[in-house]
Amino acid sequence: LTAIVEQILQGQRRAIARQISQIENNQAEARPVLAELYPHTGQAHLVGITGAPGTGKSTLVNELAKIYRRQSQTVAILSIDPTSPFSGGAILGDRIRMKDLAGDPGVFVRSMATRGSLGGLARAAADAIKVFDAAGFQIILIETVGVGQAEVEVARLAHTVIVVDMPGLGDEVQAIKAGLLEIADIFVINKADRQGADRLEAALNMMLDLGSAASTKPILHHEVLMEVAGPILHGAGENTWRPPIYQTIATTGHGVEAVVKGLAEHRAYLVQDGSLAQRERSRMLFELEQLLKERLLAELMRNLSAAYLTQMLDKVVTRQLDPYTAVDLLLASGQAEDAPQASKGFNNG
Ligand SMILES: Nc1nc2c(ncn2[C@@H]2O[C@H](COP(=O)(O)OP(=O)(O)OP(=O)(O)O)[C@@H](O)[C@H]2O)c(=O)[nH]1
Ligand SMILES: [Mg+2]
Repeated sequence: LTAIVEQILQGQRRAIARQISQIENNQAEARPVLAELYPHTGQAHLVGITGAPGTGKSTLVNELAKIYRRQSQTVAILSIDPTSPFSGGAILGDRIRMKDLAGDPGVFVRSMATRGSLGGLARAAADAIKVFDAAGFQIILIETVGVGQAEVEVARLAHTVIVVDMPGLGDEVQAIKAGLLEIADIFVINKADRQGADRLEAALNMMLDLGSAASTKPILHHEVLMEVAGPILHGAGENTWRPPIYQTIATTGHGVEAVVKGLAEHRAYLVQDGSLAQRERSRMLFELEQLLKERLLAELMRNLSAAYLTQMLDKVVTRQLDPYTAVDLLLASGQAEDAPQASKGFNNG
């Protein structure tokens, strides 16, 4: 084993931090290390926490971690912020809140922000999770703000998804976006010290009753490989889980013990029902698909001349060529050894 792999498997914090920085910077050295770590992953409970900005996700994560530590479970916390360009270590506010946990070797806190595409962030997060998992952290809490596509990405990374809502976001039925309703395994109504928590709970219950007939988590199965492998993925599980709703006051820790119990119950349900294995297959299939896409595109680009690509783009823009035909031509040009371009390849063109 490589020295750094050994250090990570022993849970050495500096090695973990260095590996995650390499992943973030998309450095080539990260890959062989990840390959050696991979057989040691698959033990942790991966918990996604999402919801609208300011609902109290970070405060809740902090309280969850404190309870797990009291139960002697080790916890890694990954905050993913798709709206912020800042990265590398914790965002200041989170750092202050997490100070209760500072100095505890059983806790590791890390933030990641967008540096490029959301897809790139999701892949970096998936790889960081593998590092924590291999390092032996038993619970991995992944916080992301529920904006746009980000909550779907976190649902793909996690075994259990907590959606955090709060009273006072306006009309109850509007307060929760449809996308968040579909990915929730557990609902938390935080800021229950405010007016309207019971009304929000009633509205959520009503929406769950309406939606229960079609609770197949369709968003997780949209990709191309998913279609091919669909029958395998849908084999197990009747999906009889009804997301429980908990009210919490994260600032005092009130109600958070119940959420920890709910998380253990969901994990047990997934194991006994066979859906944990199903989710693992689904997660890995998605990851394979993302890597295939990246690799195929990179290989194509290596064989394609920049001049030819520009020429095709110009023709599409001026309506001389439709995008489908342009892609046919680009693919043919990228694959054929004797393609009509004089100088090939972005690197030497
Ligand atoms: N009254 C009340 N305030 C709370 C509660 N939980 C969190 N807050 C406050 O709400 C604010 C936002 O909390 P955060 O934990 O940062 O929320 P967040 O969802 O992580 O926010 P983003 O990551 O920015 O989306 C902070 O000022 C918290 O102190 C609660 O249960 N009751
Ligand atoms: Mg937060």
